[in-house]
Amino acid sequence: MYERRLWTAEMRYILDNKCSIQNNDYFLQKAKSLFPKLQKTVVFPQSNPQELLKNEIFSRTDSEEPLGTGESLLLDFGDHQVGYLTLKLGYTGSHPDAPVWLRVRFAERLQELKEDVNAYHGWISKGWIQSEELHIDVLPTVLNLPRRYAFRYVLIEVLDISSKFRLTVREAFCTAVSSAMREKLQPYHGSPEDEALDQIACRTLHECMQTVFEDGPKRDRRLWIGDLRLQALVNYETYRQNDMVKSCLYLFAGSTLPDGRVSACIFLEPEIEADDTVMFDYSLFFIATLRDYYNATGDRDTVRELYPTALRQWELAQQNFDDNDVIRDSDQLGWCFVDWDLHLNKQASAQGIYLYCTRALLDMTRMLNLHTQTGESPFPSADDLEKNLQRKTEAAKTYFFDKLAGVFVSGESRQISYASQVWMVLGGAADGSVLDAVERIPQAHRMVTPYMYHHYIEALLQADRTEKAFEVLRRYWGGMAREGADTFWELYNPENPSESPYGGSIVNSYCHAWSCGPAYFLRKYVMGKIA
Ligand code: RAM
Repeated sequence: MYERRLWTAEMRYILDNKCSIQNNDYFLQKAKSLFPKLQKTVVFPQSNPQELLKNEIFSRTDSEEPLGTGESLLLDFGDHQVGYLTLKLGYTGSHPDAPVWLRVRFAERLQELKEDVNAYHGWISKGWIQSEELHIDVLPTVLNLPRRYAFRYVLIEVLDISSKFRLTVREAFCTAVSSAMREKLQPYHGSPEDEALDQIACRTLHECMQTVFEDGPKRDRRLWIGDLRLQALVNYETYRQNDMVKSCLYLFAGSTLPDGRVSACIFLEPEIEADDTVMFDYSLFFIATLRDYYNATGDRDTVRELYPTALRQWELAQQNFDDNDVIRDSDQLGWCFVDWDLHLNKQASAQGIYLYCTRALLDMTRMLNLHTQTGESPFPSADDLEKNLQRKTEAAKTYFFDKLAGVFVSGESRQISYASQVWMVLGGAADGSVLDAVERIPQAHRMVTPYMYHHYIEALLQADRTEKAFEVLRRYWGGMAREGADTFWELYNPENPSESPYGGSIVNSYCHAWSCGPAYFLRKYVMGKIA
């Protein structure tokens, strides 16, 4: 397992060891002016969570019963919530003569509460684990926990209390927050199974829609571009809060690395600032996200303003190619993301992603027609882009395609993976035959995240394998639904339920934006059609 030190050091893009982030105030002001208003809803726990009573490890689910040392109360809020917890606490017995020592744990899935927090020694911070210890000096009291949490379940454990009194939880509620407006959600009709998948997907997106499109409200609680691209696609079919996408695009353009490179993610607090983490594919996805935004809204002015940022990502990507138009491989962890799999070779996928994003740039270049309008333009013409695309497509076929195996291979070890085939199809360098061929290769590297599965479904659809696409979608996302998911997860490997790239599943996120794809695919390709 890779250490934290290694991963972060290698993911960083540091110029001269000091990385000064470049801000464009005009873009940032524009982004802020489009920030959505958070909607607040008060949610109470279920009064009689019968199912939970079967979990004998939790001693109480009925808040009427007073708690002594070593006893705990489990609250079930009925669905995934993002928000703030309030507890109204009281006591029975003598006047409290010592502080109550409490632990409050929050969980998106019940299973998280069965995990031993102290057993986690993974490489991302333990700080993400949603667990607080506190001392209550005065009772009765109203306790407002200051952090925002992502959860369905709350476990209140009494670590110690004086023998002269017992703790009562008189009331508990969550002030849930989201910027998604329920009344805007477009209706969906399908089979009961598809409706269930759509509903879970919409709930996932709903929970991740805060001031920006967050990746996951438990972790990392910020704007990542790979996640944004997929969330935006789902948003166009569901909530249609398109100004939020616009705001996020301006955030990425408004805070970049010194050379104009779009960062992989943005922090909002205490001030807006790009992270110094960059990844080849994530920077390029700025282009595709902008093109998709245009397709959904027809907002030409925004594309005009942000086109130079998009073009810059494409220009910077040229540095990664060798003289034969082949993307250079790298052994730096995280140079290109593709999937949360540290053993996946990313070279072929990166070439495919480049082709995919070049096509998106070409679409916008043609639409804006900047070159011919101004005569002498600093921008490459559509013809220049076409030629570049052709050369790099040819290189993809020449250097990565293994004729004998009938699939694309990646890296020096000629690794065969689903990811490489998917991205070559999406990049236009291959037809669907590689998707069929890879299935017949048992050692082919498989996919671990709904993020990568999303692209697989997209590739199957593009290659006219519609039936297969929806069979995979229903099996994969249906697998999470059958496991009782209220929202879709960051990682799901049916062959390894405890899969985690972080060294422990306690820090996995179980409401993760990049997994909300079913609402996009089912609404766009199935609703009202035969599939
Ligand atoms: C994870 C984040 C996010 C993803 C990045 C690359 O840690 O949660 O979803 O985009 O990695």
